[in-house]
Amino acid sequence: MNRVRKLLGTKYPIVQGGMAWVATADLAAAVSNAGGLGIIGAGHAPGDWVLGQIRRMRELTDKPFGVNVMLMSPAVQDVVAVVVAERVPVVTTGAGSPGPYMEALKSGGCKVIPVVASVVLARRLERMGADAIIAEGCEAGGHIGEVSTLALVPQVVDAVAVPVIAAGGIADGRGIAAVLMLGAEGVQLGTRFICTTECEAHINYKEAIVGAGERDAVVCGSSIGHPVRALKNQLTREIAALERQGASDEELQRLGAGRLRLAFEQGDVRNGSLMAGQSAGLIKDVRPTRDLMAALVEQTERCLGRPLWKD
Ligand code: TUI
Repeated sequence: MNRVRKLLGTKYPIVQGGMAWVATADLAAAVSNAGGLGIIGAGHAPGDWVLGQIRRMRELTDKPFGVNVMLMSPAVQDVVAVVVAERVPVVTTGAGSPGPYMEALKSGGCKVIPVVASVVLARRLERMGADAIIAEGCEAGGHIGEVSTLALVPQVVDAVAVPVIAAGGIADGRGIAAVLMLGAEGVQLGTRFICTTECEAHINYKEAIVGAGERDAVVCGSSIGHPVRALKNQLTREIAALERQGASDEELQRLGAGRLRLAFEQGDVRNGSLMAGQSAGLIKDVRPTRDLMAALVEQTERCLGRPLWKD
């Protein structure tokens, strides 16, 4: 049996990215109910917000789900305490190494699946007890590494014995089939799941993704060591100009603060941070999660020439 389906307890080896603000219980429950693994994105939110989302999740689904712990958040310790106390089945992590929290999460019974952008961190986290690894290429949206999915995934597959889930640049069944060929046993999609009816992001954010082409998801913040991919707009132009002038970390962080919320809640597509991956160019519609999952599975199976859930 496919090790990712077995580990997650899902019908399909398809995971929804735990995107800050965007991945609320409503989206995550829709994904879990459609046979994937829905993930609540904790982002910078406090522990009590995450607790509320976990409770809502349990009202909306009896299927397995996860929480993404964003390791740069000031609330990370509280969030870890909440997911352990609530015995959340799966925890993914992002934007750092979950090493310091590994023991607490494992002893709380959580399956821990870190997102990594390098082989070296994948190896280290496997030694620390990671149950699987999400290898995320730099085509992804949000905070990213430097290596592309096509190159990163097989190198991580060769380096670790635990199952690998591929992420970054995948938005349809062709992409899913392709990364399975690279040795991944599961996939994670983020940007594609923003463009669903259940996602609570502002419609302007969703429509900006639908309208985007292949060169519109650009990287800002590399000069301060925090590269973030988002759709090109007034904000990314201002950040790029400041970076060219050699602005300090504080100046750039001040400019970026609160911008994801502005995009998500107000639909401000000029001044908000429209985090999205390069797969935005592949996304042509906003549709119900159930229909999307059915189309993803159908197209993957057509590419593979076999069912995605019978192995
Ligand atoms: O975490 C992400 N994507 C994110 S987090 C995020 S929250 C945010 N909000 C506002 C501004 C900036 C960020 C938005 N998008 N993806 C998973 C991911 N993790 N990609 C790359 C990494 C990563 C990078 C370095 C993981 C580990 C790492 O390790 C460094 C180390 O300590 O070795």
